[in-house]
Amino acid sequence: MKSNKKLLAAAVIFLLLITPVLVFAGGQQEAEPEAPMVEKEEAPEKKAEPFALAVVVPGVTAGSPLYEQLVEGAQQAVDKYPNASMKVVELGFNQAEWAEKMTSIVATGKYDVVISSNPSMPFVCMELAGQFPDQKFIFVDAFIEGHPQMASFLYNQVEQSYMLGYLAGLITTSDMTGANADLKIGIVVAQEYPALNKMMVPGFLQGAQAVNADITLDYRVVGNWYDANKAGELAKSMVDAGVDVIGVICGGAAPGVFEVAKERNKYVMYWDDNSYAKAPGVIAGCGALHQTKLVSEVVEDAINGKVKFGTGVKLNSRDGYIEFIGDDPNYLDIIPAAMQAEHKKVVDSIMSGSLVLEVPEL
Ligand code: RBF
Repeated sequence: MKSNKKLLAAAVIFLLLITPVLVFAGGQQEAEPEAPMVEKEEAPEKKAEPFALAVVVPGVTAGSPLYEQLVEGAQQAVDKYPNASMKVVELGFNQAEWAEKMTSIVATGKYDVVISSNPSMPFVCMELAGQFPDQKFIFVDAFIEGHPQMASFLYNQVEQSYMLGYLAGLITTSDMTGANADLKIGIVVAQEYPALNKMMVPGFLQGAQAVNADITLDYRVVGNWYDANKAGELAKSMVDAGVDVIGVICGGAAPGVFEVAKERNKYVMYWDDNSYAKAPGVIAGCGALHQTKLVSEVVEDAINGKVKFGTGVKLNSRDGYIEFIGDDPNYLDIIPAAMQAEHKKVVDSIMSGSLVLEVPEL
């Protein structure tokens, strides 16, 4: 009997010890069939509230890389969400009408978020934001901080411009076809604004002067973002004055500069995207801002209610939104290999953060 009792006690202890193991193992086995439950829990996301986005292009989309990317990036995000929709509105080239046109878009009350791109847009929208306190705005290629209805993202344009300026400096001091003995580079801009005057023009010149401190910059203003004839006239007079490399920040007016550079065997530096194919043999350097990626990410965040309004974010090349396009066949064709290597060293030093180029106060 005694030994039977002992046996029973041992069996009970054994069972007590093993029970949690069995329960745990059983629980694990049951985990699989539970999986569909998890999917059901996620279902409300599919029945989410409708989200309407206004994509406002301050100008005309075609011919302006950052505007093309704005529309493309927004479309990419909206396509992922059945509850999201977007409408693209172009404000045209008459800037005096922008605030009024923007007001009529917002006044419809149809849009959860308005997204737009260029450094002037937060200020164009400032007054109407006060009139429509529920309207949210996202601005890319712009900076505003501390406004509860606005979120913004600014690129470090000093970096992009320095990379292009350094290449312009290498070309103007070289014996490449069309490069002369004058230490003169040029830039054709559409209009003046703080981001241009404080980041792009100084960054371009600083990059060139890192090659040779005696390089000077011939600076010309078209007066609008579309007049290719005027841009061409300016380019001619620059070439006559000894300029052999011309930077272009003039949107739809840039082809006027391409024409002249082609006729006169000169070179063009291009901001914002890979545009070598727009003038092969003439566009010798392209910077790129990855605005499609930025817009697609931030619109997705907006759809999911994750945008932090009130913030202004500064993006640099380490964040993955700015680069120099050094692997395009057109670039590899025009620029001699030794020059490519020299340029790459500087680009790499910016990309790695060993050469720090700060964004100034705008
Ligand atoms: N860039 C363009 O490519 N096309 C434009 O029509 C255009 N319009 C602009 C209007 C204003 C008022 C400002 C401040 C900038 C504009 N930009 C335009 C320039 C753009 O924001 C950016 O600075 C340059 O493309 C260089 O990255």
